[in-house]
Amino acid sequence: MPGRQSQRLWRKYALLGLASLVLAACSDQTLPLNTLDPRGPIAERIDSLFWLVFWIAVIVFVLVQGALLVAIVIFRDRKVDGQKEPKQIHGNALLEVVWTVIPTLILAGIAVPTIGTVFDLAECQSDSFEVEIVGRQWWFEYSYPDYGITTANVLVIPTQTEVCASMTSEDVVHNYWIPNLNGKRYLVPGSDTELRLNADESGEYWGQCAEFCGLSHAKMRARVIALDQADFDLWVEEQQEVPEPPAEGTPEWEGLQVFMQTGCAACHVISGVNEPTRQEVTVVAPDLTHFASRGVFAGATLPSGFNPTQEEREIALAAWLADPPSIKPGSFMPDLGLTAEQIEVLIVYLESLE
Ligand code: HEC
Ligand SMILES: [Cu+2]
Repeated sequence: MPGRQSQRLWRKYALLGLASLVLAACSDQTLPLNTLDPRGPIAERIDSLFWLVFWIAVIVFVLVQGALLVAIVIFRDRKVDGQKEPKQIHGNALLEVVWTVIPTLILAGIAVPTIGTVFDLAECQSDSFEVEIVGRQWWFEYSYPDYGITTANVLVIPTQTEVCASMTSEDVVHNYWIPNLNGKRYLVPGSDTELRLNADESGEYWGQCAEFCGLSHAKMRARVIALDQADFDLWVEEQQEVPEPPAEGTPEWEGLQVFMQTGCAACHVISGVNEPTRQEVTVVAPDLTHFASRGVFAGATLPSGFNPTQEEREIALAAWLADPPSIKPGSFMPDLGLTAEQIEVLIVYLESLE
């Protein structure tokens, strides 16, 4: 039954076509990791190189496939009497030299802009804005050595500024990738790598750890928020503030008591509350001093979805505090057996840390 079979085939193709149409129609927001959407000068250089190579490849493809098709048509067996067999040859020195020299020239030509771009983008410029990124299973820590700020998950940078991220890892190899702003770069334990970031416009740029780094690798994401200079200066001021301790008897204060009594302070720092030394720290965990000022937590995976509401944030936070390893497999934050009341006041306290 060839009819039915070809019908089935057509249905398959129609479905495939529909799927690609849906994919193509996805807005930027539902495809936040898009390499083909450069939003700054560094990403633009990579993008132009990509399209240059792409179009050269398209021309080569069309010429080679065209020549092949022409040969197939002209020399096909016409099934007529007396058709002469085409001349049979073995080897042709001139042709072989030509089809070796032309690709060599094309590759050498492409190598010029490629090597130029790779070397231009490899190292930071001397007058760039400095941040430090440390990769940990499974979140990124950011610090600003010139401002004394340490934060996590969300890297805030000024727009139209060359940012130089000096990166390392404290456990296994990670890879920092913000497709709108630059390519990927490894974070390697015991060594420093540099990554340049530069965003034309204010906005939120999504990223992902791009090297398998253990159980929760897929849940190790990154966000870059670019702010215009004035907003960025405001952000710096806010981050440098040490939060006021909550007044005794308030729910925030009760939350702080739970924080101190249930062992949170052995891993997390809150400025003005506890500053454990390296020896006292059990596990290095995200600095919570301005926890509520970051839109996302737990490796920028929670709350999930776009534009989450405050309610969704609190639901995600409650789930996280109740049992972190059930949300991020292997998480170094253990299930601390908190009661519902403890979680409730902890959320009130943590959400007050603007
Ligand atoms: C043994 C160390 C440890 C203890 C104890 C601990 N945490 Fe954590 N916590 C972590 C680690 C590690 C992470 C990062 C996990 C990840 O994203 O993979 C984390 C993440 C968090 C986050 C998300 C922060 C962010 O910005 O991503 C919050 C909030 C948090 N912990 C609150 C608490 C509270 C409240 C307590 C006490 C009830 C606590 N933690 C106890 C290690 C710890
Ligand atoms: Cu990683």
